[in-house]
Amino acid sequence: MEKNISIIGVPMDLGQLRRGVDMGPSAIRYAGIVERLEDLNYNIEDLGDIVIGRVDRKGIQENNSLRNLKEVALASEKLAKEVDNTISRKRFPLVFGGDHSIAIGTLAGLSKHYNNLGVIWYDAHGDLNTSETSPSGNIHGMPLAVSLGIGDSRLTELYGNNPKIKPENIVIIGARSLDDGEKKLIKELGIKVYTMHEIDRLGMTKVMEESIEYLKDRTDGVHLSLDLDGLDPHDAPGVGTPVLGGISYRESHLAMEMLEESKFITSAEFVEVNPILDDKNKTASVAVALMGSLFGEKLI
Ligand code: B3U
Ligand code: MN
Ligand code: MN
Repeated sequence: MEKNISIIGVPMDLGQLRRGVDMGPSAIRYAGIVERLEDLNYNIEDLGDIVIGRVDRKGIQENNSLRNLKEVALASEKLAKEVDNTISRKRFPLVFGGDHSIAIGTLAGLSKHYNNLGVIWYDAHGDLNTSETSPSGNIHGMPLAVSLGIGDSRLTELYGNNPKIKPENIVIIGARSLDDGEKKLIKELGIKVYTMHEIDRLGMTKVMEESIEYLKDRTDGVHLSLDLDGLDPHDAPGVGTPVLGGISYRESHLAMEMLEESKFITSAEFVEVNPILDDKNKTASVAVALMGSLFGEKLI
């Protein structure tokens, strides 16, 4: 793993309706991420937070098929630039959300540097909706589709290259809440998905072995996009759309440890931490603990 890490905070809450997820980056810092990574001998640079536009309450509540599109697109451009610069400076971008719409910007920035970027999408959801298939109009349910070039052109064409990633370079892990349009897209594009069924059936060891084997030779970098709602709500209660029956804290540590051993992760983001919905910053602490494993912390 690259020894120089740049932290980028994205206090974005406009990709969905629950307020409070904009405080995610603060909560993760408060839970001690910088000290944790410095103890592992990383050089940490905290670039602070991207400035997110504000919309008035009426704007947020408005029933819209692409809620807060303008502000989300603007923030995505800013984040893309920051991620792009970070890689150009040979540093590992570690992005803290914010809701998952921020992945649009992260992947846009990364796409300038990789021809075959692998993506591990650790999530209860597919985030493969478009304004036509979305049941909510929330852009945090759309970033994977947008990055594949599917959706509104104001999002798909942002920051150059369209598409940013290829369907065969994606692995979704932890899915258990997929909308009809998302299921259709998964089948059409042949996206590799490990739902909770496969995780239960095969065990996390096999799921990660297969995922790593699958991505290893076809990619020139691998991004981990970890939505805390991929975990079970008992372990990560501070998320906007919890779904029962998720990945355990222990399985998640194992997954992070196996990714660390694979040595192929080149960027990461941890999203959807909402301290207002949380139990004494538990979810941010879980995120920090998982980053510990991802970056090489050992028990002995
Ligand atoms: N698939 C639903 C729900 C959802 C997606 N992502 C989250 N929730 N976190 C939607 O609104 O697109
Ligand atoms: Mn998500
Ligand atoms: Mn999710």
